[in-house]
Order: sequence, then C-alpha cells, then structure tokens
Amino acid sequence: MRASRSAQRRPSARSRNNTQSPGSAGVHISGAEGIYDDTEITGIISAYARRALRHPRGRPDEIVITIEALHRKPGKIPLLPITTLECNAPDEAYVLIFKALSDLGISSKAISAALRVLTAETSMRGASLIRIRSGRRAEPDRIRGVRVSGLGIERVSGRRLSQKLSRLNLDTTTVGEALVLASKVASCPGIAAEICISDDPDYTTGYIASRESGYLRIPNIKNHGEMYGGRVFFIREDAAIEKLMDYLEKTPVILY
Ligand code: WAQ
Ligand code: MG
Repeated sequence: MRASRSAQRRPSARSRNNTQSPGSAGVHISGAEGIYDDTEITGIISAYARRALRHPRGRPDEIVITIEALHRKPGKIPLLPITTLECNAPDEAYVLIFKALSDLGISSKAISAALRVLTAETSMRGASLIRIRSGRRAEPDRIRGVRVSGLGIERVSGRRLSQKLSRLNLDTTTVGEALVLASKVASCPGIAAEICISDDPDYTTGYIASRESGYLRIPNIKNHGEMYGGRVFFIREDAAIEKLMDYLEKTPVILY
C-alpha cells in the first residue's frame, strides 16, 4: 500500500509539512507491505485503507494497493533479537548512534551523510543506500529510494511476537513491522547496518539494526511533532547495487 497527497491540489500541504519535492508523485503519507494467505487478503486491504485514511501525517488523496502472486517460494529467515537502549533526548540519541554505527565499521562521514538524509525536510518513500566508507549515496532514485517488499512473518512466530511485544507494552503493529523489515534488510548480503527514524510526527522511537548488533531500539531519537524521518541502509563500499535491490525489493522472505 502507498498513500500520498498531491501538493498541487492542496497548496497548504507545503507549508504544513514541507515534505513535497519537485517532480515527485506527491507528499508521501504512508506505505506498508506484507505476504499473506489468500484468505487474509480482503481483511488486509481494509486494514491498509483504514491505516492510510487515518494517518498522523495527514489525509492522502491517493491510495494505491497492489496485490501480486508470489512466483517464488519464500526463503526463511530468523527475526533479529530486540534490545531497547536507554535514551532521553535526540542529543543523547546522536551519541548512541555514532557509537553503535562506528562499532559496526561505518565511517563518521557515512553516519553524517545518513543523518542528513534522515532529518531532511523531504522524506523519501523508501530507503537511501549509503556506502560505509566514502559516505556516497548509491540509490538510483533519490526521491523514491529503495522500497523493501516481499516480506512477511510466519503465522506462529507472528502470534508469539505480538504476545511478546504486548507484554513489553510496545505498539505491536509498528514495532512488529519494523522488526520484520529490519530482519530482512540485515540478512541482505552487502548491507552492514540500517538506521531508521519514523516519519510519523507522533512516533519518536527509532532503531539501528544489523546482524551483529540485532535490533537496537532508540527512544526519543526525535522530538514529538517532527515530520522528518526515513531509512538508510549502509552498504559495503563495493556492493553491487542491482543485486542488492533485487533482494530487497523482489526476493520474497518469511521471517520466523
Ligand atoms: N522500504 C524501505 N524504506 C521504507 C519502507 C520500506 N518498505 N517503509 C518505510 N520506509 C522508509 C521511508 O523513507 C519512511 O519515510 C521511513 O522509512 C519511515 O517509515 O521499535 O514507523 O513507516 O519502536 O514511518 C520504528 C519502530 C518505526 C521502532 C518506523 O517507519 C520501535 C516507522 P515509517
Ligand atoms: Mg510513517
């Protein structure tokens, strides 16, 4: 699902959230994807529509829902373990981010480049790819970015995960979907780490994820009310972009 609002018809959108960029299809409001059994499809369509129509980023004027059959049997990949770090403010978050990402072998140049993307006025629909040493951006389309798709969670693991998240008093949809996405991304050859800040103004917890560190939640990564956010995948200096994008966007995987 992707939901957007065209800035032309709603000129107030620009001053309200500044997320329009020239030449884009409109202001990105919301997106979501998953792998489901056919009996679940009608239910998930209405859940996605409801989510798009009542989104904290504003009301969309276009919602596109695409349903595609899987032609390949999905690979099975384990979920990353979850840890919540202690963090009380964005300043503290930046210290944690530099420490955690440097430990994963990412240069300060690349970390600074990522933070520029994540806090830019224009949020992207997908993720930016940043090379771990040079800090160079590598995604072919800087407005769309790379959109991770073809991912879902195995039914029993899904149930177990929501129980676990409810016990921890966490928002199960947001955290569950982020954990599934981060686990697929971390399994991608060529990716060293990911950093994410939600673009929702009322969601202030972000994360860093990698195979080595697991899924590290960072509360108060941004202040309440901020419209910026995004995702950056740190890629090895010599990573082949086409292969990487094929895995992230097209290769189906089921997390367990
Ligand atoms: N593929 C690539 N990038 C994406 C995708 C995707 N499928 N979905 C979202 N993004 C990018 C896009 O740039 C969005 O602007 C940005 O991520 C943020 O998306 O454990 O809600 O859906 O409590 O707002 C983190 C949960 C929640 C932390 C993240 O992201 C926790 C969240 P949002
Ligand atoms: Mg969002």
